[in-house]
Amino acid sequence: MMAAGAAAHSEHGRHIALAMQKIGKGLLPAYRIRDEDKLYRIAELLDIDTLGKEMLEVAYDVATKTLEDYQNQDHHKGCHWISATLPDKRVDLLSRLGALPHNIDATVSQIMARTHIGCDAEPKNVFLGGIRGALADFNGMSLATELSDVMFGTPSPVVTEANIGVIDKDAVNIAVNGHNPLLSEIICDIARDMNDLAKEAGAEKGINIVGICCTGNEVMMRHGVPLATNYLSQEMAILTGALDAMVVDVQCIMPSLPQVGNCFHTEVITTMDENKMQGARHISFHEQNAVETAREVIQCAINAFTRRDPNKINIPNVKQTAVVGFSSEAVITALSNLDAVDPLKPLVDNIVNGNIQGVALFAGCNSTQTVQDESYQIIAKTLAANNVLLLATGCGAGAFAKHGLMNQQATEQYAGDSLKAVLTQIGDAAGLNGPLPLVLHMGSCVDNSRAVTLATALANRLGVDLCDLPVVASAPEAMSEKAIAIASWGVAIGLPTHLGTIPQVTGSDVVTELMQEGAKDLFGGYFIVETDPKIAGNKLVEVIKAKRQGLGI
Ligand code: CUV
Repeated sequence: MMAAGAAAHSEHGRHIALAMQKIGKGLLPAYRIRDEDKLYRIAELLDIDTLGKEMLEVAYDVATKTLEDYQNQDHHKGCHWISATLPDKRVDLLSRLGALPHNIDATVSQIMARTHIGCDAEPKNVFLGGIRGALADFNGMSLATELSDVMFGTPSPVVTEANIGVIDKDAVNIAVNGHNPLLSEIICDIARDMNDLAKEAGAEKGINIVGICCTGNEVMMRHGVPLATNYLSQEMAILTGALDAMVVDVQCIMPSLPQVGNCFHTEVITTMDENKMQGARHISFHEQNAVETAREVIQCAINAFTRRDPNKINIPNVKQTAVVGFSSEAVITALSNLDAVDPLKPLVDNIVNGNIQGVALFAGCNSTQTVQDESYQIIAKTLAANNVLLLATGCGAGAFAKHGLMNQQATEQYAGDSLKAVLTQIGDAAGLNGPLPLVLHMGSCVDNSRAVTLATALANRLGVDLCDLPVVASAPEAMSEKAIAIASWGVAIGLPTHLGTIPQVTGSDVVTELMQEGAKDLFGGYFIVETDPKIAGNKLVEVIKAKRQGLGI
């Protein structure tokens, strides 16, 4: 599962890096470099000489050096991105344990080779091999996140809405579902141009793009596109009878969608040649024909709109305001309103003085083993009441957005007094006329790396390693291989990591022990498996208290 997760995130990353390489060569007119400053920051981070180079040349070099992480054959050289983004102490530890991947593709393939029948059968060795894969996953998602920011813009706070009620009966509704922003970004651009066509077809309000899962998170935080739903209820968007097309790319897409679409007028459109579904319409997407593909998809949706059956329309009127788009840069910008010279200082001071007890990152999926979104809310409310700062990504972020925990009212209602005071101070200084939202939306699954960027900055600032910080992670509804990979690198970088679903390892006492106590000895991080969200919330509060004690704060 760790290898599959790493492969999924890293294929996504490779796709983005290859596209950026082509942009650098001027071969993709539909795309451009939207965050030049970030491009240069990354070039510096990766030790790329930019002197006297054109911006596009720098983009090419950044993409090319990034792609070395898929090609390097020297086992003694760790992947560039991991070395550039984790604290030195952590990189050294991982290197000593032999857990540092040197090449994403090789690491995935080696796991597949060593788990073949009759190979690696020593539990700790298999576990460490898996951890290497999980760290390759981290490497793949870091590069995907950072290069996406360069190409599509670094997110900053934007106000939008979430939940099924964002589907609008008076518009041509197009849901973008999956993970990779390469096509959905262009669909957002082209939809503006084609708005009048939708109106001519009878849709009073033109085109309404809505998001699902992580493609939804990507366009939500960069364009304010409302989020219809997260993983487990993706079919429900079609059941409104008012969704005209669902366009999907990769990962976490239910193969039942075309069948559900057939009960209505909804076009289910696959776009990636390696991810097709029986019964779906396939429109093959390649970056060179991005604009044509986007036009074709939107035209399909407009045509479908004219076939709607008004008797089947039933859109539940549920939606919540969500303030989203807290990239690590956006967090630093917000903090710099309090201290322009040393933006991290207000955060560090408030953690040290206990106004903020710690930080929790919610990541991961929805699972059929749980009541959708419920555990997220219960754990978050427990932590918030105990003055823990909350971050979220992926379908976890979707859960909070849909249920109204990503807005200012939620802070007023659920944050402990000292947390509320800090969030209000930062929010007011940032011109939000009130607090920051209770849960900060950091983006899609690949954007978990943003939380690590922030944690690394904190660790470096305090001169400690990540495992010393009062920082925890929680995946209350972990389901996918990617979630397993994320949780595993969470442990490997030193985070106590909660799983609310039982991983398929409990048949072995040795492995179960290894994931909890064994991992703690190796990495400082470990798995906390707890299916009861109330107990889980309290356990995480206790862990944070213990970490604070360890730091003497
Ligand atoms: Ni992007 S991996 S269900 S949260 S999208 Fe959500 Fe992930 Fe899939 Fe899991």
